[in-house]
Amino acid sequence: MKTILLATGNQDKAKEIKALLDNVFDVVTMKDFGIDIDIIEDGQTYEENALIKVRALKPYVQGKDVIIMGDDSGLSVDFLEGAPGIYSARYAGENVDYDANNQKLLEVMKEVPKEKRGAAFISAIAIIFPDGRELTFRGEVPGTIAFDYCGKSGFGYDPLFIHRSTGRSYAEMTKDEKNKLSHRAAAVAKAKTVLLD
Ligand code: ITT
Repeated sequence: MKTILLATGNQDKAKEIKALLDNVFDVVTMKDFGIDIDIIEDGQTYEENALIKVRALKPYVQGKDVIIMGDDSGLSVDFLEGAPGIYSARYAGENVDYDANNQKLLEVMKEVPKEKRGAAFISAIAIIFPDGRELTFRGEVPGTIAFDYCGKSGFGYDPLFIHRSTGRSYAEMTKDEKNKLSHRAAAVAKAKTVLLD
C-alpha cells in the first residue's frame, strides 16, 4: 500500500481526506510523522497555496517512498466577488474559530436577497510524488449561502453552504454523504485516478 502524508494542520480536513482514500492508501498526518511546523500560505491561488503546503514537507520525506498531499480550499461568494476565497480560514481575523467566520459571513450577507446568494466551494489538491513530480487537481461545487445556520455536522462553513443539487447544507449531511459530493471529494477523486495509475 502506498503511503500518503497529508500536509494539513486541519484535523477536520485530514479526517475527510483519510476517509476518501482509506483502504487504498496508508494515509498519515503531519502529527503521525512528528512534524510540527507553521506553513506560511502566501500564494495568490488555491493551487499555489496547496503546492506551498506540500513543498514544505519535502525535506521530511527525503529518500522515503512517500507521496505528499495537500489541500487548499475555501468558499467563494458571488456577492462578495469571490471572497473570502483563499482567505476563508481567516475571514474574521487571524486565529479565529469557525464560528467567528460564519457570524461574519451571515452579517455581511444579512440584506442580500436569495437570488444573489450564489457561492461555490473550491478545493485544490496538490501532490508531490517521491520522484519530485508535482500535480494539482481542482474540485468545485456550486451552492448558495444560507440566512442562518443549517445543520450541525461537518466543520467550517458547512452549516452556511447549501449544496445546489440536493438543496441541503453540508452540515445537514452525514460524513459519508458529504464525502460523495463535496468539492474536496471531487478534487481527491481526480487525484486518485492518477495515484492509482
Ligand atoms: P491547512 O492549511 O493546514 O490545510 P486550513 O484550515 O488553514 O488548514 P485552508 O487554508 O485551506 O486550510 O482554509 C480552508 C478554510 O476554508 C477552512 O479553515 C474552512 O474554514 C473552510 N473550508 C474548507 N473546506 C471546507 C469544508 O469542506 N467545509 C467547511 N469549511 C471548509
